[in-house]
Amino acid sequence: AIVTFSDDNSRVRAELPTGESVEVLLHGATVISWKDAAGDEKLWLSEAAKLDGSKAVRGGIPVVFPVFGTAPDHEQTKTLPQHGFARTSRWEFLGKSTSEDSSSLSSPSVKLDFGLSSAAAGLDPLARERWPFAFNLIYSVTLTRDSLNTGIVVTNDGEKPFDCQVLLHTYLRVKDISSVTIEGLASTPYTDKVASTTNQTHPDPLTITAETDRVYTPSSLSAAVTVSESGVPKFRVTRDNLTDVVVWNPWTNKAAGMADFEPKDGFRQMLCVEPGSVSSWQVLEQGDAFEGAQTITLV
Ligand code: TA6
Repeated sequence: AIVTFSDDNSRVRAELPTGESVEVLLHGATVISWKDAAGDEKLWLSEAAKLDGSKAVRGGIPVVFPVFGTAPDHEQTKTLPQHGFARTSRWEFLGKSTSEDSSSLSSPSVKLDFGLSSAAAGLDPLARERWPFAFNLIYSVTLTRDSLNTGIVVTNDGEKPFDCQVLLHTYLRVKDISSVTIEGLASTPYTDKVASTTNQTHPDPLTITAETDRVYTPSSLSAAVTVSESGVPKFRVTRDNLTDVVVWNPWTNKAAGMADFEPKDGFRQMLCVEPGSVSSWQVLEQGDAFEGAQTITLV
């Protein structure tokens, strides 16, 4: 794999010998591009996304930590901005590892590691001020010919226990949302943040015909979510130690209300499927670690 850095060192790009590539912005360790060997982009990135570090990236895969959304009743995180500070901090590139020896030439892979800690210079100043815990994050992005895996390891390096939530806020690119069907969430209880209801269920497939903002908690960690277009499976999303899946599409009005969401009808080309641990709090004692990952496979 070839790993290159942008001139301003704001991003890292890795390309497999077979042509697949991934690009990661050090701001937020945000994956901003994932292309297959033909150069087809698999993630959606707003044309108005800020890539200069001035705000969270609108698109790609923002990393949500230590809180999903806002938690006004949660003592430790109630003053944090929506979705926490990991996505608005500057992470360090820790290195790459590739597997291209003869045995794996047919299945090359490259792993890029990124780090963020409470002591890091790039930590969002809000975090130090409002979330005074000693922590370390390692975020790994692994590209193979037909998949992208992103995973996070959170460790508590201090004496004080802390609660945290983690979510991988993935914007999948689709041709047209009206021909998308989603399987794998049937009969899974979900919280509907648009209808303000809980414990709803529905049969497969799920279609997206209006603003959709739901937190599903599948009974099995191994339940895959499959996104199809015109009945043809495109993405299969699997989780590792992440209990929840958020499905989000802002639709017309919410897209119109986001200054960094362009084009305004871009909601027709995106679907957020966001594996996370958000329906409860992970409590990390001193020295504890929490690990969670997603694998998106091109079907
Ligand atoms: O993941 C769904 C969600 O929580 C929505 O409620 C919406 O707020 C979305 O995240 C985007 O949030 P952001 O802070 O990136 O604008």
